[in-house]
Amino acid sequence: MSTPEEKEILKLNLERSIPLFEKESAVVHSDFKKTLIATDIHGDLNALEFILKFAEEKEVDSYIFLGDYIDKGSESVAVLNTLLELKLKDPKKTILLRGNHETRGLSAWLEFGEDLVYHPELLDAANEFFEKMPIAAVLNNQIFCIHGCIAGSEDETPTDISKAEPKCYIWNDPGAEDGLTPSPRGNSIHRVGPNLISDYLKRNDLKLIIRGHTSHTEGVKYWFDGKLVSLYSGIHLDGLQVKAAVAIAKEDEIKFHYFRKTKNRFEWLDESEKMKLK
Ligand SMILES: [Mn+2]
Repeated sequence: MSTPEEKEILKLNLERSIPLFEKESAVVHSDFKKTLIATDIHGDLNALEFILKFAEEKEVDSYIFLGDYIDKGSESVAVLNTLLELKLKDPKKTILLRGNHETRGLSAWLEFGEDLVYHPELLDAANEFFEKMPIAAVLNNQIFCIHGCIAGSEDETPTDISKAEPKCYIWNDPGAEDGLTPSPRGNSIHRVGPNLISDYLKRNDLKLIIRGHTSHTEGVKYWFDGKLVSLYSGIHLDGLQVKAAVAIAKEDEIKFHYFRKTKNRFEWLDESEKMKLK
């Protein structure tokens, strides 16, 4: 649960940052030299601080977060404050994409909504902010970053994405079968198959899709011969052996770094993996 001070700070941070997000388009195109990519922090301030310290040590010049900042953990307000302050410090260097938890539907009745139950005006300001957030980012003309997945529609391009209708992009998942298959997550949500991912990348001259959204215990899951990566940086699944991961993208290469939490202490694992963009 957040303190009264944290809530007050969130109010000010939202007031200051909403105009910045209003100016950003639904798909942000950026060229960076060394970018940290992380996702699904879900109210875990300690995890976020652990990741940001690592990013600083690695001297990244930019950050892309793939959404789902709130709920599950108890410190959603503090997580939003930390990320908004990072954004306000240098707006061009920090991209905060929208996740499916950053929606009126979910934010009202999970942990974040519960925390703000006696502060409806602050919850409303947060929801106004969520609606201004960008949905996707194209990094160095090669890597397509999104919370859920592409829509999987015919002749789809990144310019089809609008802030007004984000549902499929923040909810979809990849799926093993070609074409679109129904998702247990709900109506008008789909699993997007390998043929659609492959066509989308080719049509739009992109090399990789990196997305979050699906919790799993490996940190990184490779799909479709490395055309799509499902990243998970949340460590709230508990259990000693649960691994989470972040990515550092640098020119034609992405390096995945793994960490875990043991007895409330975070630690980086020795293992890391490099992936060359083809
Ligand atoms: Mn999600």
